[in-house]
Amino acid sequence: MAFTLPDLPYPHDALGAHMSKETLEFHHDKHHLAYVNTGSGLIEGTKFADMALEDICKTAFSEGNQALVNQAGQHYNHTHFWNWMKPNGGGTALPGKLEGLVSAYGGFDKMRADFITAGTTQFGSGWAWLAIKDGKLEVTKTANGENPLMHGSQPILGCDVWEHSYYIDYRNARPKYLEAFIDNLVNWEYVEGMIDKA
Ligand code: MN3
Repeated sequence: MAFTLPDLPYPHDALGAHMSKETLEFHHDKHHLAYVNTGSGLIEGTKFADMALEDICKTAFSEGNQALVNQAGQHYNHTHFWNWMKPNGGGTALPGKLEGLVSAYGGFDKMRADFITAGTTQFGSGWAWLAIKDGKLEVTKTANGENPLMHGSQPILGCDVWEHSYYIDYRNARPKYLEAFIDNLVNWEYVEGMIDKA
């Protein structure tokens, strides 16, 4: 089954100044589409064609199939990334299960600071993550198209720190972008919904 580009769950201009229409037009309509098209070409006629996207990510990584790690990883990451944001998102009020995990981790402020540090210190392109491992929240980062599925944990929130995600709106200020993501964009209900996959 070929990859397909999901529609954005909101209009391109819905995230306002925090993530502009121009950024979403390039990032969703062009960058994500390229991962979909290239990834579909890689899996066509192979054992991966009928696999769930999560399994493609894990298997490609364990087999050292770097080309497919890049494309399938980025398709998975971006498909969720659009849903990890919403208009008027962010804030410190968390749904119940997430609130419990964050509390056990050390509280919201620690989680926020560690997430921003993870994204800021990812040298070059990659992602900052909240993930679940052995029932506990962890803050991690990965390079390029990798994600926590490939490293044995369940992603529940990811922020794209490739320059294409923030350079139009924030130029080189990656920390400001990460702050705006947590404070003004995150869809915590969608994050809560991914906890059950762990
Ligand atoms: Mn991206």
